[in-house]
Parts: sequence; structure tokens; C-alpha cells
Amino acid sequence: MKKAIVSIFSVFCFCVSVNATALPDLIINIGARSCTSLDGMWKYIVDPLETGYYDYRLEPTKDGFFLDKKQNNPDLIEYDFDTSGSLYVPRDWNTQKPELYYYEGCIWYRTRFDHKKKDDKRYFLHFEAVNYEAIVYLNGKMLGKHIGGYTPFNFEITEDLRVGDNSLVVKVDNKRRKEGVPTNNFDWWNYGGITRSVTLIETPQVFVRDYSLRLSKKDRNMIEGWVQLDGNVGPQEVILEIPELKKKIRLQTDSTGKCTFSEKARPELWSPETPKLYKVNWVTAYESLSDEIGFRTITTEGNRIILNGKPIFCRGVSIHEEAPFRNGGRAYGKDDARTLLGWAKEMGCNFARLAHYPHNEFMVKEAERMGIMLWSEVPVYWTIDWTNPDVLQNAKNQMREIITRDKNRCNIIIWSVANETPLSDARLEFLKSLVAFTRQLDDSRLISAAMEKKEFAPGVMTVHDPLGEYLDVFSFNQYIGWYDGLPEKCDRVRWELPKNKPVLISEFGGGALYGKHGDKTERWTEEFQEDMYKASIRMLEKIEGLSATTPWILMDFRSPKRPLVGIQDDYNRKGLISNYGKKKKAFYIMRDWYKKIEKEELNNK
Ligand code: GCB
Repeated sequence: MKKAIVSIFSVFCFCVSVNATALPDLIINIGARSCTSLDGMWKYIVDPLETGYYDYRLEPTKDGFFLDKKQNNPDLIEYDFDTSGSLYVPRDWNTQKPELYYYEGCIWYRTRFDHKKKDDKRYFLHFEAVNYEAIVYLNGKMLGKHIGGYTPFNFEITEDLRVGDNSLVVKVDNKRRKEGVPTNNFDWWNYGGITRSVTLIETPQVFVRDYSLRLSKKDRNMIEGWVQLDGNVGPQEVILEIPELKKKIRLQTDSTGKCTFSEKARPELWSPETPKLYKVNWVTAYESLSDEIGFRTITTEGNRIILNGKPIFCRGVSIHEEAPFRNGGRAYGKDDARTLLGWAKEMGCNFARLAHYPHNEFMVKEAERMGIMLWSEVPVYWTIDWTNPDVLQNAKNQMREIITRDKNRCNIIIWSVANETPLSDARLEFLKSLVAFTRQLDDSRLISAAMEKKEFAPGVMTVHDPLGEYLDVFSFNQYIGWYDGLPEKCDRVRWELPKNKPVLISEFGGGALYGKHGDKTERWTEEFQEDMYKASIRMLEKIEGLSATTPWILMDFRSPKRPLVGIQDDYNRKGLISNYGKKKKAFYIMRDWYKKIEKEELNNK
């Protein structure tokens, strides 16, 4: 139990201070564990002045809303969760209540739950994501604070969980901030709330907290990995079973509960054509935890991306985590993931860029099952506060959390560290540090960032960014034909790009309102967008060494930067599909191009 106390302490320290460098003790593969969902209707109190947190001198109060007091005449208690309204978890608040549409600030969430606590078990509260800052209280006691809106975190509550009624209160604050990641300014909706699931996990005293399993980078006849137990462990036996490969690998952990290993094996490799996954079980004296794991290699050779030793063109599309068929809101759950990824497949994609922040786990797992490779990124977007060390630490924490969650998902081939960030020395130092950090955590994937293009002589396009040197894949966004001239400009430009790295065009496109028709010269019509895609493709086909494209964007998404009435109505309209699932003309242009590339690749095999 001592170890458990150390573990809860380190989680607490990590969460309250963004300066902490220790790895958070994140429990992975929640779906395979003994869990009770805390999703459902939670009570909420809107608190723009943070009255439930600060006293009238703006000092943290001891008597805040986190105590979840009940009215008790004649005590003066100026809040009551029981008589307040309800919000559904998981979901953003903005699209649940019209009065919260633009709200950015503090909202208190509360749920109560009963639990039959068992003496021989440990208990954890797991949050898949809360945007942006969460302070969590159980039965009035603060468990910790987490910063970052798109990554998971957990707390051990073995000591604090009560037999019978428990009060769980979360102070959620999505105020944008200069020192935030992302910072104040970004082109998507700042959906607030407990946007992903909340789960109570029950584990044995000693349990498999984390593991990694993959094909060896050096030898394709080997698999390798590590497993990490949690608890007062001492050396223990862990058996890794991969029934289909007839493997039962006996591992012995050291006194910290860790064991690294490698083993001869020749699994069938995962690829978009055959997204093969193997059932694996981690078996200890106390539990058996299963997962499905795919094996592959991803490297580069000159200007090619190489999957399992063969060059592959990544036929991609950018996707925001925006709910399809609803009136905006955060996407969540298997159905949303299947809809969005199903459209990508229909368009001929074998790749997607999950923009501009880590998406929920359903997206990643469904994509893996469907044979879609992924680019996953942290929201280091536009003008970050580059000189502030806490900001760098925050970006690293977000990267670490997403790598911890997703390192066993073989379909993720690229970690991206930034999007369209303005050149400066401070920015370069920041991003170099983030690249090195990412590589240190995971050397089995490629690293990239979406850079920006430059017209350095009339009609001559390039990317002058020193960051390129540190990336495995040379990616950039370009909007020739939309922000930069008209579509005909695409036929007049020439690209000068590096020859020693794969080139990925991480954004291109333009806006159209679904159902708005007219001449191809009329902005916002489907015909304009269609013409722009045709012109862009003509241009892209001439770029030597082009290895991947992810046009902007699969589906229209909400953004307060898009106020044009009757056209945008708070939506970025660059979607190839409307937010109600209607395909615009340009969708078919992309689909035909991708089908052509796919056919050519098949013929060349
Ligand atoms: C960009 C940004 C993306 C925007 C897009 C646009 O370059 O990376 O976040 O949404 O342009 O629509 O302007």
C-alpha cells in the first residue's frame, strides 16, 4: 500500500503543477478493466466569478461549492446542486443549453454515486478529457488539478471512496488564456465541459497499469515491449499471451514492477488493406487484461513514407472532433467515429489527420480497425507563448498523456508537434525541445508539424522553416486559390521543396455552403470549391516527392471566427461534407483522385 500512496502522491503533484516532470501514473486500456461508468446527467452551477472557489478577497475559500452542502436552515448556503439544472456527461455544455452557447468560464459539475467498496481492491477515477482545466473533489476533498482539454488523467481514490453515497464535484474552466495550449486564438469552438467519459475503475491491489507491445524497429522477426505493474509489487510474474501466434511469454518484473522484453515472432503485419489485429492478454496472479494489437513498421526513405518496408502514398483528410448530424458539438463515441471515418473511407482515404488536438480513443481505435493510418497532434497552434517554460511543460504533458494512451495503436504513424506557428528563435527552441521529448518517449513513429509556405519569388513556392530539419515528414499548409489568389493561381506556381524528406500537404481547400450553386467564379458556391479542388490537384500532381495530403477538412465545423450570416453562421465551411452529412461536389473530386492513386499503386505492386 505504501507504493499506492507514493503513486497517488505523484499523480497529485503532477496534476497541481504544470512544472512537474514525472510521468503521470496513467492507467491505459480502460475499456478492458472492471469499470463503473459515471456518465449520465450531472448537476451543474454556472459560476462566472468563481464564487464557489474564491472568497470576497479572491483567496481560495475553504467553504466552496466542492463541499456540496445541502440546504440546512438556518445556515446560509447560497448554492444547491440538487435544485440546479443538469448537463449530460460526456458532452460539451455549449450545445446542450442555448444560454451556454458562447460561455467560456467556470462551471461546477456534480454527480453522486453509491459504490460497494471491496477491501481487497483499489479504486481510481478516470477522466478521458475535460476542457480545459479541471479541479476534482471527492467528498469535499481535492484530488488534484489537470490542465489540457483533450487528454486523459486519473486519481487513486481507494482511501477516499466511501461505502454508500459519494459526492464527486469537478470545477471545469474553459477560459482561454495567453499561457494556454492552445492559447487565446484558434479557429474552432472552445467547447467546454466534461467532454469525454468519467469512469470508476476497480483494480486488484497489484495491477497492470501500462504496457507497450510492438514490432521491433530493428528486426521484423521480433516483437518487443514492456509492462508496468502498479502496487506494492516486488518481483512478479506476468505472462503475455498471444494465442494466434501461439505465444505464452513468461516475464519477470523487477522490484519496481517493470519488465522489458523482446521475443522472436513473425506476426502478419497491419496495413490499410489488411488491418490485422491480434488479441493479447496480460496475465498476472491477480488479473487478466486483454487488448488487440497490430504490428507494423513505419519509416522514411528519401522522400517516401515506408510502411512495412514498402512506399505508401497517404491519401488523407483532416478531421475535427465535431459531431456529425447534430447541430455542432464535440463528437463522442463509436457511432460518431464510425460516421466520420466511414466518410473518409468512402473518399478513398487510408490516412487521416486528427486536427488540432488529441481526439477521443474511439476515433483512434475505430480507425485502427478500419485500416486508417493517423496523424495525431497536440494543440500547439498559432501564437503560443514561446518563452514561458510552463507553456512548454504543458505542451509536453499533453504529448506525454496522448502517447501514454495511444502508444499501442499501430495506426498512429505521425505525432505532430505544432500547427502554423510563426517563425522566431524562441519558437524554434520550444519546438525543438518538444520534438526531442516526443522522440524520447516514442521512437517508433514519425514526427512532423504543419508549417507554412512562402512565395519567395513570384510564382515560386517554398517552405522556409528551420524546424523542417528536425522533422521526419516535411508538412505544410497552403491555401493557394482561397486565401492566396484564385484557383487559377494553382496552375501558375512552381514548388521548391526538400528532396530528402517526404512532403505532406497538411491543409488545402476552401469554403462552400452545401446546396449553394452558381458559377465556378462565385465564392462560397459548391462549384467554386469544386474548381479549386480540381486546380489544387493539378498542382499537387506536379509536386515531386509528394507523399501525403490531408485536405482541409472532412466536415464543416463550428468556429466563432466565422460569423458571415447566411453562409457561415458560425461554421467553418471548408468541409467536403456539411455538418448534416451532405456531400459537396468537391468531395467527389477528391474521391476520384484518391481512387486513381490507389489504382496506380495497386498496378505498380
Ligand atoms: C488553417 C488552420 C486551420 C483553419 C484553416 C482555415 O491554416 O490550420 O485551423 O481552420 O486554416 O480554415 O482557415
